[in-house]
Amino acid sequence: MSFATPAEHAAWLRTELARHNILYYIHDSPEVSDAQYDKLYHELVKLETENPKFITPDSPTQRVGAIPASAFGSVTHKKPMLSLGNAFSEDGLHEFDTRAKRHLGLAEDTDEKITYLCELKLDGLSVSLTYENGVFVRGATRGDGTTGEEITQNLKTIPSIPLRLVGENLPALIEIRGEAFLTHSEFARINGEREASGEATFANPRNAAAGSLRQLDHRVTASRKLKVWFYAVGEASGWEPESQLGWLEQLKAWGLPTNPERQLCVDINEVVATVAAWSQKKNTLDYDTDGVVVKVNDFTLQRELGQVSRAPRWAIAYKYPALQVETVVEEILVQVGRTGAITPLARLTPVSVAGVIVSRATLHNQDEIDRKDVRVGDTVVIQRAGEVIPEVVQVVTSKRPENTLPFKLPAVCPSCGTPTLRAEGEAVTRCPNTQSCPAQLQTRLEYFVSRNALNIDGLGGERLAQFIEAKLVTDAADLFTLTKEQILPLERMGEKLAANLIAALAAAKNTTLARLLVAVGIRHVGEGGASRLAQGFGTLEKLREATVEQLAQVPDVGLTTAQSVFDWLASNTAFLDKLIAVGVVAQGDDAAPLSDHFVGKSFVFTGGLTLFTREDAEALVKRLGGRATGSVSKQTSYVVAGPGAGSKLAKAEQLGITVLTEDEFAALLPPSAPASREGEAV
Ligand code: 3BA
Repeated sequence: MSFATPAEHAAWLRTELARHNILYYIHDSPEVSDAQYDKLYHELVKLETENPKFITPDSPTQRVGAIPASAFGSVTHKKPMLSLGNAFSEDGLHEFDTRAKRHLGLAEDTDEKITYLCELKLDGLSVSLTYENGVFVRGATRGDGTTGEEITQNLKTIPSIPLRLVGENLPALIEIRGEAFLTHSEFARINGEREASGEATFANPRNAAAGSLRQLDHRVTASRKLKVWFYAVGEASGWEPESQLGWLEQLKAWGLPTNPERQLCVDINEVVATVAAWSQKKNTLDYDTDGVVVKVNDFTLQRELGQVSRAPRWAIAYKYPALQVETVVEEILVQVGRTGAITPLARLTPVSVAGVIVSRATLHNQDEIDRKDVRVGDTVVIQRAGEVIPEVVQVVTSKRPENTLPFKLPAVCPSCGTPTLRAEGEAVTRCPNTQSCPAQLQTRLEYFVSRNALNIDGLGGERLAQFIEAKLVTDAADLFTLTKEQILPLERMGEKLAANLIAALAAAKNTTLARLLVAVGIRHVGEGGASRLAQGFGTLEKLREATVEQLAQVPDVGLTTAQSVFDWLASNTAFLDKLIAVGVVAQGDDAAPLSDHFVGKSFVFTGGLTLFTREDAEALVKRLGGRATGSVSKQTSYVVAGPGAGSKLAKAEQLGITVLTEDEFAALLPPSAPASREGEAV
């Protein structure tokens, strides 16, 4: 493809990218692989960076980054999305039952009972999805219940949301409602990555889910493994289910995921028992719940009950007591992080919050301390939201002892005594002594040896503190020149331990470029970014020679990250040279396995291939857990033979080994595997 002018080139790229987006998200039939899409995208970024006047408001590059809510279109729900009344006790549940009976003209305390369905209440974000003739056409947030934001593209990135419903009874138009949420494990993964790349972490899974759904760059949404479970119907043309339970089963039959935690109860007493039983169970699940939604099961009764203002009379949310308790701030500690960030931490009189003993809570930064006015000696309300570090919600000022003082972060670093700095407009106070602050060195080293970085066995915080204390190390490179003789005199050390440590350090010198890039701790570079950079450049030498523009060419590496990597490499040349001098070797990465699809299978490729290059085909097999070898033996599972295949094909036939054409091989691949020559890295 050649163009008369760069402007024409940019215009062509914009149109192409828009077309591919529509093919991908709307028609679900992409013509190009993600890698090819990214390549086009980065071509456009490059042109626009060189000629900012080429940027048009509708350029796909203008999507990137979090954007204000107003950037989404709004959707008016055909039927309002109601809200739920709350019950906070057993009494509250009985009162709800009594009100419903009265409204239905049933006598209280008679044999007449209402059957309820209990659903464990997910703590996420309500969403609405519209399917026309079975096809997903529109998605929206609940918003204020009347109007929400249009988030169709983002919802389309959630793998468990079917783009087409299957099965019987499908209405021509149906609007379905459910909750989008993140599991604890995925929440931890996202925050881990954000922490590694110096970004602010999400306070709880709910916020993270909301932040992920309201991204204008839906590729970000796609990278967060959101889930949606469905529970309600909005509009459904010409078809009404008979009961809530029947409805949930119908949803499931159409391929829509529902919450498995549900219980049909013959009366309110069974509801009370269910709520009690689930109070234990909910702590064992991998997602946040904040109660139980109790619904009249029969849809005829539901219709009869109707609604008051915005809440149905036929449903109520029972809320478990919040995980908040009071305790006393005994001390405010100050931690110095890897990048010098100074974080205040409250040491608390230990208390049990929902079965977990809590003795520390984060106070975030000076602004947060000022806002809540937390002082040493204060009685505070703390809460554990989800599985995150507990935080101080508020001070119980009525219980404040006399003579307390507002808390101020120290003016000098508690570790090295250097005056601290706070950049204008930033919440974080820092110790600027990146070169020789022992606390920074300690956290940097802990990070350097951690599991996702160099993964050095047997080297924990205490050992590293010993090394620093004994002045054996001044940076991470010094770890590799430690000798047994140097570390033997340290406390709690012995011959065997010392030998093991030195051996582990020696082994860790051979690492991958991606691990090394994680280990050195570059702002904005998490595990994902590190592995993409490693794939893009292959070696540390090439990476060090790259310009910001070249760094930004790597798929999914933005300009901010590129600049940050460039700056880091430029200001750490001595450290990098030292790492190399002590023998650290960062290999270009073999891409990590995609899956175990081909485990136990071995392939031989012979003859001409057209869909793949031989290298790509072999790499793909390996990434899918299989083996690719050069010669045919009894152990070979398949021989893939193209035109011109000779002796290997003959050998295969002789040994009775399955021979495949290239197309047949392609058909064996899992649906998600990149399946063509152009798909760059597999
Ligand atoms: N069921 C939340 N509302 C729910 C349909 C009604 C309802 C919920 C529910 C109103 C959950 C209020 C916002 C809303 C869709 C309105 C659930 C859950 N049922 N299982 C009775 O698990 N969080 N939330 N969402 N319509």
